[in-house]
Amino acid sequence: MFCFQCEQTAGCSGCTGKAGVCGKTADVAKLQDELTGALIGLARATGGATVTTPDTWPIFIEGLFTTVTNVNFNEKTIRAMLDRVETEKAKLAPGCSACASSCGRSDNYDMNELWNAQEDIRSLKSLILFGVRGMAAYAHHAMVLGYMDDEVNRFFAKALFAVGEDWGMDELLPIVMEVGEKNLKCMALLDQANTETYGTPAPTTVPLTVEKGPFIVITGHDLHDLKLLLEQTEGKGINIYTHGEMLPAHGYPKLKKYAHLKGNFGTAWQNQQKEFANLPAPILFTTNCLMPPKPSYADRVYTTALVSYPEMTHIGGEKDFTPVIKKALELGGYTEDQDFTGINGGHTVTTGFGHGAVLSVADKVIDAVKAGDIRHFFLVGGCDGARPGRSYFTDFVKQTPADTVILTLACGKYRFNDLDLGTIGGLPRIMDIGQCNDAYSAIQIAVALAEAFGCGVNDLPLSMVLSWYEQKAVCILLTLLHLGIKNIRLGPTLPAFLSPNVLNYLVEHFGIAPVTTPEADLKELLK
Ligand code: SF4
Ligand code: SF3
Repeated sequence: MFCFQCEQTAGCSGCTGKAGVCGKTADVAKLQDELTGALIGLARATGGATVTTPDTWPIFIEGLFTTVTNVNFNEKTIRAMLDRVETEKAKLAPGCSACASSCGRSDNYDMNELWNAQEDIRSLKSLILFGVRGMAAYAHHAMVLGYMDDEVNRFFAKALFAVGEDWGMDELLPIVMEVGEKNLKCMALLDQANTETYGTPAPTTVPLTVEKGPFIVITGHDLHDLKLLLEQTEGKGINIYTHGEMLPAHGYPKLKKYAHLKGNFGTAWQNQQKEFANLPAPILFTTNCLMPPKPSYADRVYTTALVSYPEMTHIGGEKDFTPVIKKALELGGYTEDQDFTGINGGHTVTTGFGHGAVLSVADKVIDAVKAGDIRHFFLVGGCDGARPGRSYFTDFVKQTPADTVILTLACGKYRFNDLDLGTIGGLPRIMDIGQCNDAYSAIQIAVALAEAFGCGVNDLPLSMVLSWYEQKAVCILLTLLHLGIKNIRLGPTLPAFLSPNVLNYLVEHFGIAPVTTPEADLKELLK
C-alpha cells in the first residue's frame, strides 16, 4: 500500500506495508485506490461533465468521501461503492466495456501511476485529489439536507479527470487553486443548508457534566443525523451528548431546543479509544473520525452514512436508530452525575460564535479595535491529532496577550476551549465559530472586518495559526490561498505530499510557514 494523505502518515513520508498508522489495512488501501481510479473513469465517462444521470453526483460525492481518512475501514462497503461506480459508468458510456478500441473514453485510472509520478506532478495531483475528497464531505452534509450546487458537482468530475491526465505543472496548478475556489462555494452551500434548516447559531455555554441515566454519545459532523437521533429519543428518558465535531450543534436554535441534548462528552477524535473505554453508553459515529474500536467498547460502536468498520452495527439509509436506543437503555448510563472536565480542567465550553452571531455585534468589535482594547485577532484551529507537538496550540493560546481575541473552529479547539481567558469589551476572548466547514464563517467575519476598516484581509490585525490532519483541512487551506490570504502558520508538520518545489511556490506566493515555537511565532505575528 501507499498512502500519504494525512498528517500522521508514517515517518512523515507515507504509510506502506500491511497497514497505515490510522489502522487502514493494505487491502482496504488497495480498494480505496481502485475506487478512486474508478471515479476517475467515471469522470472521463461524463465527457466533461456533460453526460450525467441524477445518480452521478451523489456517487462522486459518496465515493470521494468514502476515502477520507478515518471514514471507512470496510472492504465490503468499499466494494459495494465500487459496483455503484461501475454501474453508473456503464450507464454514461454504454457499450464501452465491450469495445476493443483503445480510446480510453471511460477507462479506470491506475493509482500507482500517481504514486510513482514525478514528485511535483504527484504533489499537485495529490493537492487536487485530497482537496476534493475533503470537499466531498462538505457536499455530502449539504446533500443530505437537500442542498446541491451544480458548479461544485461538476468540479468533482473536472478535478478527477485532471488527476488522470498526463498534464504538467502549468495545467495542474490552476486546478489546485480552483479546488479552493469551489470549496468556498461548497462551504457556503453547507452554511446555507445548516442555517436554513437549524437556524442561525447563537453563543451557547455547553456543560461537560454527564448526568446520571441512559445516554448516547454522537460524534462526527452530520447535524442531520443528530436531529434524527434527537427526534427518535425524545421522551424516552435518554440524554444525548455531543462529542468531537458535533459540539457546535449546541448553538443551533432548532437543535438546542431539545431538552435532552444535554452537553458535550470528551474531546477530539484522537482521544476516543481512551474516552470510550469505560463509557456505559453507545457511541454513534457520523462522518469521520473513527479509529479502530478497542475490544473494551467495540460492542457499543454504531456507524452511519459512509462511516463503516467491519463487524460494527451500521445504521443504514432508513436511519432507524432503534439498536442504539436499545443499547443505551440496556447499559443504563452512570448511576450518579459525572463531573468531567476539559483538557485544562474547565467544566464548560462555549460555542455558537458563527458569522451571524459575531457580525451582529460587529459594532462592538470594531469599537474595541478602534479604542485599542483589541490589538489582534488570532484564528487558531483546524484538525486535532495525536502528535505530541500539538501541545503547541494550547501553549500558543495560553500565551496570547490579554488584548487579543482567539477565534477557533474544528476539533483542534479542544486543546484550549475550556480555558477561561476572560472577556474584552463584553466579548469572550475565545470564540468558537463551529466545525471545520465553518471556516466559511471565519472568512465572512474577516471579510466584514476588512470592509469596516477599509482594508484588505491581509492588512487586518489577524493571523491564522492552523492545525491540519485530514483532507478537509487541505480544501480549507486551498480556499484561504484562493482568497489570497497570506502568512498562514501551519502545523504540527507540513504535509508529506508537498514536494520541495510546490512548497517553495506556496512560500513565495503566500508566505505559508510551519509553526515553530509559540513564543517565536507570537513575537513574529504581533510585530
Ligand atoms: Fe497513513 Fe493517513 Fe493514509 Fe491512514 S490515511 S494510511 S494514517 S497516510
Ligand atoms: Fe477533526 Fe476529524 Fe479534521 Fe472537522 S474530526 S476537523 S480531524
